[in-house]
Amino acid sequence: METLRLYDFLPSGNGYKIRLLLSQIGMPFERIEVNILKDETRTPEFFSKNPNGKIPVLEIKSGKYLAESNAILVYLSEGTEFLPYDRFLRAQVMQWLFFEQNSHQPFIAPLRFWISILGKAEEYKEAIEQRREFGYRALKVMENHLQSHNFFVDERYTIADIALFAYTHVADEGNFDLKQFPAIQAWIERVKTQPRYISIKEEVQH
Ligand SMILES: N[C@@H](CCC(=O)N[C@@H](CS)C(=O)NCC(=O)O)C(=O)O
Repeated sequence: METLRLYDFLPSGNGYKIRLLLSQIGMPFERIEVNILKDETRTPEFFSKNPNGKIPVLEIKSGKYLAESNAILVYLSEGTEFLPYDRFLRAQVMQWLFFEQNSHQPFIAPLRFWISILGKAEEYKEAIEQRREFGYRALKVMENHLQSHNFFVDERYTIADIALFAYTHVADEGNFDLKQFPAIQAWIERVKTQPRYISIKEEVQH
């Protein structure tokens, strides 16, 4: 079997989703750093891997590529404890994956990027304030769910938790106040105690 190759950018929450799952499944992989700040996702070579020009991209075997972090999570978790087999439970996992991409990530991740990674809070002030309200709405949806559940689906840790954890646990880097959300904070601690957990800053996973 060929080694999985992950095209990634270390600070990326979307890349981290894949690193975390691979670590927890115990699957070896080669990580290729693609510096998005130097437009390395905008080269003809990278576009041939993902026409959308974004990391993460998983190379499954030579020339076979998969993009979109949540699609990669589904692919890798098939047949593992991280993706339920039951049809309805799987659909509930998808529900949270789509929620993350549609209502959560676009309003939380860019603020962290502009404020903490680029250090350009002032330049992006207007865009930041436009998105913040929607980011808080997504956090409230999560808080409401977690007030009566330990995890997002089936009371166990799945890729729904991994997808939502990636940008939620570092939302403070986008100046979101997580102290308002005690159920989210308790869930963050539960995720951190899962076997083979790695932090977003850890490069080596084996
Ligand atoms: N929906 C995509 C979003 C991926 C994404 O936004 N990737 C960013 C880094 S987190 C990127 O590669 N940006 C570089 C660019 O757009 O050139 C996913 O979930 O994988």
